[in-house]
Amino acid sequence: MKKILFINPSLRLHSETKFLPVGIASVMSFLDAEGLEFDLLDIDINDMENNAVEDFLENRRYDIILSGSIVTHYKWMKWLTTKIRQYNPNSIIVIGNSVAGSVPELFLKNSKANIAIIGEGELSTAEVLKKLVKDEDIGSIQGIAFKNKNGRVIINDRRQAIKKLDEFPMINWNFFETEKYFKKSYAAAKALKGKQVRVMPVVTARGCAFRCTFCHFVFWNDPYRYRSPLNIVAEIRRNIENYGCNYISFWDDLSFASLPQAERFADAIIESGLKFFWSAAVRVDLFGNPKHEYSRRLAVAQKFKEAGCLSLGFSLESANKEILKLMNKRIEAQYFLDQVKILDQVGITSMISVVFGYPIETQETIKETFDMCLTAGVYPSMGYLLPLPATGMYDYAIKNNFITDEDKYLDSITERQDLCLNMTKMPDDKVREFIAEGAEELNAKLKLGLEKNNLIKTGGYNKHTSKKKLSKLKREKNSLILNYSNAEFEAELGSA
Ligand code: B12
Ligand code: SF4
Repeated sequence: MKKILFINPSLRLHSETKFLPVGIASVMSFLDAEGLEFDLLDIDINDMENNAVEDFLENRRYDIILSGSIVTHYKWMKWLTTKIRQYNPNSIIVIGNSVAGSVPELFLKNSKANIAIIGEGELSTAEVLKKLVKDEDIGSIQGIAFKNKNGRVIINDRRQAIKKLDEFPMINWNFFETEKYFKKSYAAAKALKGKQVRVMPVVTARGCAFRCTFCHFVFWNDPYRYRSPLNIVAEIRRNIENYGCNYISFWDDLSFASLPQAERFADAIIESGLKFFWSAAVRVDLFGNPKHEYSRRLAVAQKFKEAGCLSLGFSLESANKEILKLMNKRIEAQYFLDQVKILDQVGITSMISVVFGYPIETQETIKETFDMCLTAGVYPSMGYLLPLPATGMYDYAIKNNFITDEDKYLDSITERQDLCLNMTKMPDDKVREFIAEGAEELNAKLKLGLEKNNLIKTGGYNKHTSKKKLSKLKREKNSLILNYSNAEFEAELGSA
């Protein structure tokens, strides 16, 4: 029998917080339901350093090894495949998620992986494994790329995404050490009145109905799909009953695309009688778009609160109209102000994010964005534009020679809290300076008391703000955003 291993990589967050990983867990649950057996090496929850991973690989033998991560972990994933190949020379290496799927040819050429899973992972991975365990040819499987015997990369046709998400099996978290994850669950402690926070992620939707030019996710080529409220409620009930979960992070790109969808969801939770807190990802047009009467939007927001919603994450991105147009964001800045107002009225925290660094960004446009945050009374999570493969801005960066060597560029990127590539007309130090000035002013005017050198590391305030000042922070209560800015991506690369 072939031995199969899944590797859950570390997110390498600066913060101590850990998140149960939905993507890999969803694939594993699907394979389990299909009768396949496998082991799991969970690097993340066990805080394994690279040498511990190497020790593990040196001392075990597997025929098929699978892993996956987002594309910002490109360099580390290349390291992993090199080490797997070194210690398990005959194993077949299968890599999923955007690190492989958004750059299949580049990744397969520059790593030791054999197969890349492109897009939605469950069905393609199951088909691949069913063939591999019988030593059969994988050549005709949709949704994958692979190196053939001559080392040439073959990219197969895309696979149509599953139409009804309700048809996927419920995620089986028993493969993971959930108690260890709960011990490192984050934030919202006050809101939970001193009880241990036991956070679990639930996916309600896949993809997004929009196409912003800085964004890419694995469901990019698939339609926006969402689960039925009853199907979601059943998973939450199971999480509460089996795992004592009391907080749900709805880990979606876009949890609700319309007010009626959002209302049906809140109604279902209220009717279920389940008691838990939650947060989700929305756009500013959910409660901010005047196509529905203000009173109706407020009423749905009230239902959210009643259903346990503590915070909603959404983006202003920029207050500048021209930049919003370049982003293809399709929002009005006024929507943002209205949404924050409505959420404030019902007592839901607005978790805002902005992105600086579009090519036409200037000192004035940076100020415009900070001014709007001040008008709304929010302190945002700030990030720099980080062009990622398969986005409009990545194409722009290539066309304009900001990226000349994709492999080298992807090795160098970290996260959007670091200025990895400056495409504005301002020098790097000026971009940083103008943002720092804006952040400092906002901090002072909102009387947040954030320490000067931590202004851009939003959220996780308790991580980088002295205890004394913590009590003064406006958003500390429900703050769920992390400090990722110091994530490390050091990896020794073998020859690829
Ligand atoms: C939850 C989340 C986080 C959590 C991570 C929690 C966790 N344990 O994974 C936190 C808050 C830490 C986070 C941080 C960041 N995130 Co994030 N995050 C998400 C979010 C909202 C949900 C991820 C998820 O669970 N999706 C649901 C599952 C079902 O989808 P999936 O993970 O893609 O998995 C499918 C396939 O990829 C594949 N697959 C996945 N894993 C595997 C493994 C194997 C072996 C196989 C075969 C297949 C496979 O099959 C799965 C099922 O179909 C996504 C948006 C989204 N909807 O994906 C953004 C997203 C993944 N994040 C993104 C980014 C950019 C970041 C940051 C870099 C932001 C920053 N600060 O700069 C950081 C990186 C942090 C780090 N060091 O890794 C981008 C990635 C862009 C890209 N092109 O890769 C996304 C897509 C958001 C976006 N639209 O821009 N994130
Ligand atoms: S940034 Fe948000 S709204 Fe835009 S495409 Fe990505 S998920 Fe959708």
